Amino acid sequence: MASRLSLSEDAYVPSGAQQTAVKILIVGHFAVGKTTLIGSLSEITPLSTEERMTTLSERVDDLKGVQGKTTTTVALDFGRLTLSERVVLYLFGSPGQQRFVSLWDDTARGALGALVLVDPERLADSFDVMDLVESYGLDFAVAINHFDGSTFHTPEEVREALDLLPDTPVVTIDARDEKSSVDALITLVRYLHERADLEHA
Ligand SMILES: Nc1nc2c(ncn2[C@@H]2O[C@H](COP(=O)(O)OP(=O)(O)OP(=O)(O)O)[C@@H](O)[C@H]2O)c(=O)[nH]1
Ligand SMILES: [Mg+2]
Repeated sequence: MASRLSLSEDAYVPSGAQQTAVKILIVGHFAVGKTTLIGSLSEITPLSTEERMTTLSERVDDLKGVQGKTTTTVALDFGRLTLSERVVLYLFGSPGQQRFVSLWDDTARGALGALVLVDPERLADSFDVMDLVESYGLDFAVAINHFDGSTFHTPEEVREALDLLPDTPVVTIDARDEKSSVDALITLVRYLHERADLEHA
């Protein structure tokens, strides 16, 4: 398979490494675009566990601002992305809704890090997810998924609003666009590599 690399792999692959399979979580609150992102970049047909939402779930699922949404992920999304001959990412998307949080124990096991998707119009909804990611000790990068018609917020505004650490990467993406989604994952993997280097220094 042709390399999709748009940054030098030396920036994040240890020299001499053989092919490395890396488990990455794609997380974020309800309806932020997790299934869309995995679908836009996976080189295998993504496994998706979408179910129709019924009127019964109206009381538990906050549909504010996402009225057009008719399905939701009930177990996980799964996809694969070969970044280079040496790095293959296995992507696990976790359901965004609180009632599925119990699945995280299984999904998070063995993960190297997480890409946290945030909707700039619903920033407050991201705190629970970031708390969860941190409680599993996972390093993460933040991807701002801009929806059509939403107010543009710069990465610095989002960093401040979410009270992120200065070195946490923040990128802007369109989850429907393969290139921007791949770039976000490269940013995350490079960050995880830098963190691992620091730990072993
Ligand atoms: N305009 C626009 N729509 C998007 C974008 N990303 C996702 N969508 C739409 O937003 C809706 C929700 O996206 P999903 O990918 O299902 O969100 P999710 O985070 O997987 O949702 P849950 O699994 O239910 O938590 C879908 O209708 C997408 O087509 C985007 O960047 N721009
Ligand atoms: Mg989903």
